[in-house]
Amino acid sequence: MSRDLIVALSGGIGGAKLALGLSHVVAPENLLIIANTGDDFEHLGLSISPDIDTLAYTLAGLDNQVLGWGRRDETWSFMETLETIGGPTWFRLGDRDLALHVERTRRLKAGEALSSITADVARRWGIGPRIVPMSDDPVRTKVLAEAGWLDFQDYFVGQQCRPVVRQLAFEGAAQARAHPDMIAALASPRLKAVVICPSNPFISVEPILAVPGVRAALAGCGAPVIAVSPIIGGKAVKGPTAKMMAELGLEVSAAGVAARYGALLTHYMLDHQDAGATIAQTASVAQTMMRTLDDKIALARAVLDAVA
Ligand code: FO1
Repeated sequence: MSRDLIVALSGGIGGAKLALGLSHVVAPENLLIIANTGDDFEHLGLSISPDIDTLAYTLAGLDNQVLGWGRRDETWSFMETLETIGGPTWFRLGDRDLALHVERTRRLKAGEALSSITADVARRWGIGPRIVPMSDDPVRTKVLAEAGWLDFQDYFVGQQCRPVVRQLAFEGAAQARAHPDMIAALASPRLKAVVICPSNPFISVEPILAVPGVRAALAGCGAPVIAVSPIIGGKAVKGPTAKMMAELGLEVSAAGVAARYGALLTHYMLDHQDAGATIAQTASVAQTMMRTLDDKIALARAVLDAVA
């Protein structure tokens, strides 16, 4: 049996960029993308799954490249109208994006699993690779700040990541069942490599790792496990990764992320800027900044070459 299956663990923006690159170099049936659902929450009565949606919009070519989240060609009539009647506007739902949340909520309430809804939407949008939530059970990331525990989106969007993070927790993770397709893929003799996308380790990847059985499945998968550094030259490409690392008392560097993942990884991909970093895993170097589609494809190729 040939080893041709790639499993990618991903959060939102940075992860989706590499997932898009991988989708250009790996056949659709050989790429399984596992999405973080720790950012999911209920808002205005709707079930929102930001990382699944960022992945789906990106792979369907529908992503909003200006905002980095939400849909391309978005309009905001719903939010504008909501504001006139005093509704909450801190978390912005565009008109087109809204359709996805309304329909997902309807189907979840009717008893359908998140993974089934995600697979159906992806198929309708012509997305080749499979996007699978880490679990169909709810997991909610919580942030411990000075003022106490915050819901993730309150911290991230509501307070723009300003509070100092002391600790993170993944509510529901201990009871959540890892999606069986993820566990089956990690145990498959077809598994060629696991790619941890350049997502925030604390809020995008560790929620996936917190689901029982995932760490053990990775440790026992028998294939290379490579992470791409989300830190370049001591700075996060986007988002609060560097700020969080400093607040959690970790070294803010590509090497600091590699140390955080530790023995979970066999390989690590650094940017050219960090080529001299000392890390425990087998290191490779590439351009990890992904501005264009060509950058994303080139990084995907470099990652696969590194573990070949
Ligand atoms: N991020 C923001 O910074 N502001 C928003 O108003 C916002 C709305 C939003 C709506 C739907 C969605 O799927 C994502 C949205 N995001 C927004 C992004 C998202 O909350 C975060 O980027 C992720 O959770 C972090 O990965």
